[in-house]
Amino acid sequence: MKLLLLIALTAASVAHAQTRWQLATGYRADSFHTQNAAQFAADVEQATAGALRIQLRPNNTLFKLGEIRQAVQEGRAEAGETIMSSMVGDIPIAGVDAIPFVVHSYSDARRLWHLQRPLIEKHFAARGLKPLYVVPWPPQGLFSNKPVRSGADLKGTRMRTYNQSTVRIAEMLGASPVDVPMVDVNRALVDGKVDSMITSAVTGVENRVWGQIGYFYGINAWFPKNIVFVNAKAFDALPSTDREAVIQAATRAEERGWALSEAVASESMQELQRQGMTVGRVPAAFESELKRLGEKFSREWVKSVGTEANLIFIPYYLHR
Ligand code: PCA
Repeated sequence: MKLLLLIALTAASVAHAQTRWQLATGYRADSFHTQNAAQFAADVEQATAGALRIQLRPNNTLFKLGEIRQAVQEGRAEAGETIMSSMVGDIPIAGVDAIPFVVHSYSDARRLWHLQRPLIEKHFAARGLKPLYVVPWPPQGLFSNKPVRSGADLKGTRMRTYNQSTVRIAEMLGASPVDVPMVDVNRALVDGKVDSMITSAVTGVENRVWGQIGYFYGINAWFPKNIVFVNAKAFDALPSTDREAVIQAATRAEERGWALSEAVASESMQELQRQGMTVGRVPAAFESELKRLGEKFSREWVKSVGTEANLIFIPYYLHR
């Protein structure tokens, strides 16, 4: 009798076996990427009837943004989110979405992602990682605490950077790069450590930059993407129905995230304006200057990446 009871109890606990994943991100809980990830987690929990719970750890609380990929690779967190171009040092092709003036719209960004995706999957698989979904930031614009008429106006300014690409661009402009994590931008401005930066309007809104920064130029320089991924062993350990549920929720998260990004792009430009900032375009001569800088950046990038760059650029430009 006792034995039967024991068997029954064991069976019940197996039926309710629950897997928990932690998903680390360096962005705030209320940022649109994290809200999208929260919806992804809720969808997974629902589709697996609670068998897989994904707990979000936003705001660099579990690991700092720059450490997340390594931590997930080593199984110290099951899942994570990072900005793809931050991985260029290890996976050069990951930086293709941070080359200035290659992508001009969300539909270009989509096309670029379809070409980049198989390569990212291959490089992730080689590291024991599985990409789940990718969502772009709104286009990158130029913020400055004084009007900018030409590159000369940025010379000598302290320019906030968030990855190797932005550091190189600051150097090309003759500005001094200052590395500031996204969640610390407001503090850096208030402390007077930064004069200019290239990032999205929504990042400006989240950091309430209008106290210190008066100008935003919509130069649409590039559309960087965040990638959400999981440790492949953790993923493979799931029953196949749960794996399928994760993939389906990820597909929905990618679609929802792209739409959200596009909506947030225009809302945040309006918000910058409502807060009294001057929002506009740069003069045509400066635009040409920036384009040349973009071309130089592309050449350097192609040289550093080698043949893999062709797998993206040739079809990208051929089917324009
Ligand atoms: N915001 C992030 C990355 C790109 C963006 O638009 C940041 O500024 O760090």
